[in-house]
Amino acid sequence: MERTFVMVKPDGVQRGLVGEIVSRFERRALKVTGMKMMWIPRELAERHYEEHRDKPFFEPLLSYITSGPVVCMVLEGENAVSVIRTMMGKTNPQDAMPGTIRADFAQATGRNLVHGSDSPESARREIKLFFNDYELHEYQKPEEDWLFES
Ligand code: IDP
Ligand code: MG
Repeated sequence: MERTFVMVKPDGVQRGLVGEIVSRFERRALKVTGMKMMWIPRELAERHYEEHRDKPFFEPLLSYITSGPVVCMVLEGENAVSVIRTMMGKTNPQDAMPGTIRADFAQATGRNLVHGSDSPESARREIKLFFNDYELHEYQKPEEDWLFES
């Protein structure tokens, strides 16, 4: 099983889409192993997005992501990183496939509702940035026996 870091960004919270977005992951039987609301301090936002430090959109990105509370999650499932990236859709919602979160609810790259780690290495780094060990939980769900061929 793989874990990934997912965030409903401030626009998702303000637009009342937390339930809709989380529900899509739950329906897909991805397991929520951690979840919390937070208002990201600028310093943490800078570390989270450090790969984009030299991009022209870095400052607008920081002010977007710190503009209101977000909902952070750790989700677990087979190939969770790529499964969730597919469910999110392309960075620019206008290029995203219908049926993806970004295509179904967003219109602009700078207001694209969700973040999901882009590789297992990024996932490990981001989970550590946002969660303490005691905020992550291992548990069994009865439906698990029905998710995969044994
Ligand atoms: P991702 O979120 O699909 O992984 P990244 O390229 O890692 O996309 O960019 C991180 C975030 O930065 C995007 O989700 C989006 O919010 C923002 N962003 C990326 N490119 C642009 C841009 O050209 N203009 C404005 N914001 C951007
Ligand atoms: Mg990214």
